[in-house]
Amino acid sequence: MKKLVLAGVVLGATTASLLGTPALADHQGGSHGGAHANHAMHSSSARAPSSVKGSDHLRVDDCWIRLLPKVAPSGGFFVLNNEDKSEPVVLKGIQTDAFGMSMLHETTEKNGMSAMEMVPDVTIEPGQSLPFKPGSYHAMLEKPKADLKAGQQITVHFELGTGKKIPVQCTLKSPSARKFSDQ
Ligand SMILES: [Cu+2]
Repeated sequence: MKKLVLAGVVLGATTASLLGTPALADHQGGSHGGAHANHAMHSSSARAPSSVKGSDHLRVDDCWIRLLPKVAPSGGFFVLNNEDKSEPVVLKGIQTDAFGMSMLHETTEKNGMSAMEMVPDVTIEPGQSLPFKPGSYHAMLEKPKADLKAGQQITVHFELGTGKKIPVQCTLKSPSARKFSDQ
């Protein structure tokens, strides 16, 4: 996998405009720092989207969202289980009415520094599970629409390579939450 590493907002914004994705430019603007320690440094993925459709047999467990103040993006976490024994499941993205924008990200360690990149999709191998958790894969949700509060449940649609959208109930949690069992 080829990764194009970009440090800082200036390079990130340049890449975003080259790619013609205003949403990414917006994401990498002023709102994506500070409170979210995973996002001290940004990078963009050069990986092409998967052309595999895969199966519909995704089960999502323990879905929660760390609700941050409106100026900062909120992280989404869950466990993806591929219940198909022979085919992969490809997650293309998530979508919810509660937030105006959602993306899939991956945080990695590079030279002792935390770096983040957008991923076009995520593949779960047959019979396997893949956790989205702080410091690893995560979803990033911006532009909260309603007056959201910790403790609420929202519906998030998980969109697969087949085109199927699976609705999942996700719990909003406080900024101090680090795992599903936290408040
Ligand atoms: Cu992120």
